[in-house]
Amino acid sequence: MSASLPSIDETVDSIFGTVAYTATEIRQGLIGRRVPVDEENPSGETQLEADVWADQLLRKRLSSIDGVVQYASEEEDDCHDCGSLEPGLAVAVDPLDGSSNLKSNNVMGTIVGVYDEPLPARGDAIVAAAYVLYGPITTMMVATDDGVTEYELSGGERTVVREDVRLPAEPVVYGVGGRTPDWPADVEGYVREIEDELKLRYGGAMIGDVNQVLTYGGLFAYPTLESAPEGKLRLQFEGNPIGYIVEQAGGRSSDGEQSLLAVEPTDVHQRTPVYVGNESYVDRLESHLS
Ligand code: AFP
Repeated sequence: MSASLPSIDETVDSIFGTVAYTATEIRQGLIGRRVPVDEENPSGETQLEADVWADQLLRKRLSSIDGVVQYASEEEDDCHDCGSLEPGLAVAVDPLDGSSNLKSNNVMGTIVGVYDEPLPARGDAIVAAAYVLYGPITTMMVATDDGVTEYELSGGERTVVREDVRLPAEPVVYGVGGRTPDWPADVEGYVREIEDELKLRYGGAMIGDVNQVLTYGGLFAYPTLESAPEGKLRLQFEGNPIGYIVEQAGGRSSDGEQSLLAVEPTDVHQRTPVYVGNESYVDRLESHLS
């Protein structure tokens, strides 16, 4: 009898169940892995032992799931073909987002985008996405076309704490990456406008800052910079999954002109400006940049 391909929902649930119990192990394994290794990731950023170790753990486990046919990571140059059961799903992983926060013991995360097309793919090929937040409590935000659910993770188990997560209607916080002198004038003009309306919350790990926006409402941006017109964040591993999650929670995402999920992919490690949050704030941002 030929092996039958599991359904997309079954594969997605296997992926997120694997990420949930692996996240518990990642959190415990951060101790003793805070030092840099003599390597850089494909984006030219120095890697920590924890980056490499978390990536190896996730690749081994996610690649062995029936229905997963491709694994790509922010920490590795190439995609890994890992499935024999076509068509299957592709996973794009940022194993340890915000790893520079490890030295200062601040929050970090793990991001997973699940695509039903080979990578690099447009964000509208995402069928599900999730992030783990290593905060005072380890939580996991999971988005599918049915909506967004928040879990607490403990002992490898997932417990639902919030269903149908939606951005609050009254935004409260904002965070914008990069340095002020490096912002183009239109970005600075927008920030000067919203800083009179919202409270600054920027912690240096996208997941921590995005989770604040999903909890309190507002805007997170890692904008285009004078020194880096494409910004810093990666489309496949950060922009698309987070854009999908925020849009499923009733918000908007943008690269400054369009939804992040509509950005044409050119390379698995391509960067993009990232703006996500309440629709009104993202709409205003696009007006400022146009
Ligand atoms: P690291 O993983 O190198 O810490 O970068 C984290 C990140 O990719 C994203 O999580 C943050 O939003 C952004 O970079 C912070 O960048 P800055 O250090 O330039 O503020």
